[in-house]
Amino acid sequence: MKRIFYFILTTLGALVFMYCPPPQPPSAPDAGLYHTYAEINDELQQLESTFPQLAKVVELGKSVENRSIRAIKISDNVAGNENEPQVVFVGGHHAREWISVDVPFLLAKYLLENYAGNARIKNLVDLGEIWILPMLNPDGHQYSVDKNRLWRKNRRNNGDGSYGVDLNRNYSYHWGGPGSSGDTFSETYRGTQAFSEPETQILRDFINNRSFRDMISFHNYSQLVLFPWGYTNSPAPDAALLGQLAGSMADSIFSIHGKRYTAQQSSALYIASGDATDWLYGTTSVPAFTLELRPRTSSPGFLLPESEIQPTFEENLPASLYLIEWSLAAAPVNRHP
Ligand code: 0X9
Ligand code: CA
Ligand code: ZN
Repeated sequence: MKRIFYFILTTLGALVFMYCPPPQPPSAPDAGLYHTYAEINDELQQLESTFPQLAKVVELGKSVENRSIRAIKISDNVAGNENEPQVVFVGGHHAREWISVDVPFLLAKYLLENYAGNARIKNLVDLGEIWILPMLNPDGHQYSVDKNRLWRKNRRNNGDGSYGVDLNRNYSYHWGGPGSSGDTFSETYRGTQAFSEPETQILRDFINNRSFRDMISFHNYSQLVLFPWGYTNSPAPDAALLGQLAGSMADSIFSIHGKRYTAQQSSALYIASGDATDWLYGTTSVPAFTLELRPRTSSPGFLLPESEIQPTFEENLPASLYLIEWSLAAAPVNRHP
């Protein structure tokens, strides 16, 4: 009797010991359900291994602090160059705008996971080449995770005690104009010259080496679909087309969860010079949009709750598909880079 009792006791003890988790080191700061730089890299890699015919991760270059900036190409026969219409979605220009990274990442995942079962997705992946670059500013993003949640710029050491260039003021088209700052400490510091930063050089070279038919550059917040120009209130030569595309995207966003995004010229938000979309449109006439995601107002502002990641993705999915399908049908613009 006694022996059985001891047997039960020691077995129980062993079980309790086995199920006691080993002590964990204090966990590194992370971004909760938002993706960090390391998590985005892992997930892109996983998508490539799960869908080797459809997805290819390409390393485009290194940030100021030597992090890799990567894009994922999504197409049938992804290894080859099929000379199909190309579209690009860019996220993470601004460090604190975490949702601007997760939305294009979730778009990549959705396209790959739904290719086999959804004829509409299969069609646009078959006929086009979709490029997604979810995190252009990995140094800033990591700094926002580790040190200062509201960091905006990259992590350039300006040499005077200040850090960071506003990547969305560093492009060459009307670089240095109104709505950008020459003060190194400013949140909108434009850099020492156009394309002074490796991150903007990487996007420039990536785009100039291909032939994109349109681009969405994701940001937040304000719920806006912005089209060039941003450096002036004058209308762009293609204002009618740009306004129509932006309006259709805003309508399809509204149709999903009833969130109103306003389609307008960028300058109506405020004039700012040297942004990515003015550069692409201004140098090539390729339609380019700044999509300011949720929320609408400064509360919660950049601190969009993680419960809104999925619905923000869901409402931007049809807008993104709409623009991809437009580019498949549209004649390529006569590029003059
Ligand atoms: O200021 C920016 O770069 C963008 N807004 S954000 O709050 N995400 O920083 C807006 C860029 C739109 N372009 C212009 N107004 N020129
Ligand atoms: Ca293809
Ligand atoms: Zn932004």
